[in-house]
Amino acid sequence: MRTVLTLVSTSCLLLIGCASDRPASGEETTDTDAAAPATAFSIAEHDQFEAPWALEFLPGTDDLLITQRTGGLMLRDQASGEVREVSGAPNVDSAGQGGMHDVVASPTFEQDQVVYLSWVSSSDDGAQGRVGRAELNLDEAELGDIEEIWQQDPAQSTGHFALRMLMHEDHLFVTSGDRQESDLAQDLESNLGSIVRLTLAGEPAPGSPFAEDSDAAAGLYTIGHRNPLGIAADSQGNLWSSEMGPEGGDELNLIIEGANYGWPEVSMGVHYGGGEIPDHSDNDEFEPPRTYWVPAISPGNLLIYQGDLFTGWRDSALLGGLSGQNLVRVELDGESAEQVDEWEMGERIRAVEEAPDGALWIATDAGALMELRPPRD
Ligand SMILES: [Ca+2]
Repeated sequence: MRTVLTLVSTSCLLLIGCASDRPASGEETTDTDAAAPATAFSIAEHDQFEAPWALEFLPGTDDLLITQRTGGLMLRDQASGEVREVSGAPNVDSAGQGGMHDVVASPTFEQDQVVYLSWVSSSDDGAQGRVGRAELNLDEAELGDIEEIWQQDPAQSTGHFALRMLMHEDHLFVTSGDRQESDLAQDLESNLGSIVRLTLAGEPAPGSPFAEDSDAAAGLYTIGHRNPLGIAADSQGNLWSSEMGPEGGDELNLIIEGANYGWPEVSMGVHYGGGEIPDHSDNDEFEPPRTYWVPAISPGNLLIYQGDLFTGWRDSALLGGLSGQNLVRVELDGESAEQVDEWEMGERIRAVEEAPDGALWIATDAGALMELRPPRD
């Protein structure tokens, strides 16, 4: 793969092609390979945050919300660049993989300023992922009283929370990791290792496909997930979720109501430290991934692009890799998925979000907030 990375200025503007070696800050390279720029970005680095985890552009405003895993909820005025910390955010336990996780705006945000947050807090029983809703006062950068509406159950140690959220068809979908207790992903009495569907008021949505089992956890929509750190919908209304597999076997799944995605019975990966797992196959009852990654890229987030700024990308899935330190583009065609692009970014990519103007905004584990645009936009 060609290495093309030109640092235009030492302050912030980068051009990245299919880069595999990022020069040290200030180092300039020149490369005239004519093939590379077609897939390049121009990148503006805006601010540094502490352990940024999720990005949400607030509808009808100039504001971007940023969660910090270590606990802060930050509000960035995209017009002025001013960053304020939002007061009233819940206290979190950020041990292990815990902390403040996702934030999404209500579909009625422009009328009621309601946002939904996910976070981790602990008791003597262990750590639990939680979801709550609250009104956000933008003028004061202040959250009103948080109504907690959902919890992972049972409490566990501090890994595999997932806790990504999506507003879709007037419901709130929440991904729930297996909390490193993989057998619970197949246990209907637990909501771990699942995707749940809630009403906007925070009740389990009526009509769970698992409700005929009277012991089933409330709101279950799909089961058999490991650590699903991304969820998004395409323009046809299909739901997709990215999932970190074991060693190898990261998945992009088409989410079908009532389906079982197989963890830990089947996977395209193997257990860390050794131990085979049967592959997904046509001969089992589990829903196979539409595409998967061996070796792993560790997708930390999933965006399905709907803009026009990047021509031809509408309904492409964009996933940021943590261990992969990359950004990949997957074309979705109804019910199939195929990776078509990969850019090495030289950073662990935690969050990928689409701005109202179609630019891509990403946050890295090192704390950078970056804006990606077409190279000559
Ligand atoms: Ca699976």
